[in-house]
Amino acid sequence: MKKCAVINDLSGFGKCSLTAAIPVLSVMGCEAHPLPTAILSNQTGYKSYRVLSMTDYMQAFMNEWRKLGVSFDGILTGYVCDEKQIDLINNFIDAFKCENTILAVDPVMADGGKLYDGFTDKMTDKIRTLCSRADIITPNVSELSILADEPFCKTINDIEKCVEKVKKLGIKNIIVTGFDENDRITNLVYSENDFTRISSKKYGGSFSGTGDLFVSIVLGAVMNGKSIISSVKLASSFLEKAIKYSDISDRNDGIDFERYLGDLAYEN
Ligand code: PXL
Repeated sequence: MKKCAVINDLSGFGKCSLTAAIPVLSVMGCEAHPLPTAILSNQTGYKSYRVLSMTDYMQAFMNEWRKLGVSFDGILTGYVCDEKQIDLINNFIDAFKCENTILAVDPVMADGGKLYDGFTDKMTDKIRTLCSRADIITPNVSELSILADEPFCKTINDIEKCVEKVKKLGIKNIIVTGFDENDRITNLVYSENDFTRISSKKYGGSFSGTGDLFVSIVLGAVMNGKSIISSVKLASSFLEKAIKYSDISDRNDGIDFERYLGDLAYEN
């Protein structure tokens, strides 16, 4: 079976990060191996939360994995709590990324034009450097603007300009998620030196965990041999359907994706 390391947090509520990535990768026929960056009572968008950071354990976990002699077809990285964790992720990539390993970096740091609680400028600089090692990155519009060191992108033209800047880091596949325009959500894909827009109908606003579901579906599909474009189409249509039929009273709770996971089983 394909093996994917998932470096992300475990949040008790919010249906994001590991609680989104593990079921998606599993149903797509890939083993998900979590290296937790933190354990949270709930994700940080809620008014209150408690965090147990795993910074002091991550290197020891990696050392044990080295002893097991494991290797990975995919590495997926997401939420980090501090600068040191980004250094540790770089160590992980040095130790475990082989020639055929697909590295997907989701530069989780902001949404709605605002950095998430606890993120510093130094962390955003390090996340930019981490992105330069990736095969695929999946910033949302806020994260792309930060990576490009530009004001918040307001138009698809602004986004294309920022992608032109960010691609100079040497990244082959840049998928900008969730550009919100009237009644549609557009994902702008830069791949094989070309831009493609993949859009879906918009239902409601932005919800916790959708970025984590998106990157997990894309990486699962790419590991299963699909092209970047068809992987993004799959992720986009899955999210459109799951959001459409979700019953959401608080955006922080995430979406009812569990009901539709079965659809992804046919995409192995
Ligand atoms: O889905 C992004 C994310 C992941 N992990 C934690 C978060 C957030 C966004 O707020 O707080 C802990």
